[in-house]
Amino acid sequence: MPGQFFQKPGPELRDRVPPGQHLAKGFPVLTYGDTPIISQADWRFQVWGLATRKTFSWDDLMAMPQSEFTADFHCVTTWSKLDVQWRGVKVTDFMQAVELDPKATHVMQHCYGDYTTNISLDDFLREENFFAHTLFGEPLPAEHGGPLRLVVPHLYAWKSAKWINGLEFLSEMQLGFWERNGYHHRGEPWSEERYSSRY
Ligand SMILES: Nc1nc2c(c(=O)[nH]1)N[C@H]1C(S)=C(S)[C@@H](COP(=O)(O)O)O[C@H]1N2
Ligand SMILES: [Mo]
Repeated sequence: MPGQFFQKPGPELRDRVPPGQHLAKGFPVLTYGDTPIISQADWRFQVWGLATRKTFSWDDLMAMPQSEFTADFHCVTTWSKLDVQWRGVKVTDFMQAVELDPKATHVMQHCYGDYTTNISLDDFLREENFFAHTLFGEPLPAEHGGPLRLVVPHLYAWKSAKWINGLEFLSEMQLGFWERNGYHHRGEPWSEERYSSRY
């Protein structure tokens, strides 16, 4: 009974909920495959490609500026969750530690568990994007991507990689897992970029 889990947004929320989306009750989990379990001690994060190769530990991440975020979350399967509260590291703060080759224009997100998703460098470097390790005041649960996930609020949530462990900087667009399987290369919810026009 979908009515138990989704509701239509009232008029006051219509400018918050993109076309074709419904409000989720609770915070659904959407994972393709198994949930990797990674301890903070074992956790490593790498950057490579058109950036100086570098590995980060959990302590390196914790030494970066920490911020609070409230963001809406839109899954392409038509549920949205408003005002999700997170804590973590802004992408722009993280990128202070990365030496980027000026030829880089695109980014592939890599994860524990082998999920990938692509994003343009412009979409990636936006001020409102962040790496999250805390959800509603608690350590980010493994099913929601803990120890660390990316959150890109202005795109559908499949662009927000859970268990993210690497960024590969590229000079051209390459497609990630869902994008190779028919999803849109960008995934902007207000223009309903759900599926690739090539399919
Ligand atoms: N590594 C990984 N990241 C992922 C996914 C996944 O299957 N694996 N699913 C994506 C999709 S389709 C959505 S809607 C969100 C769901 O996040 P949630 O499970 O925390 O709600 O994570 C995204 N990030
Ligand atoms: Mo999704």
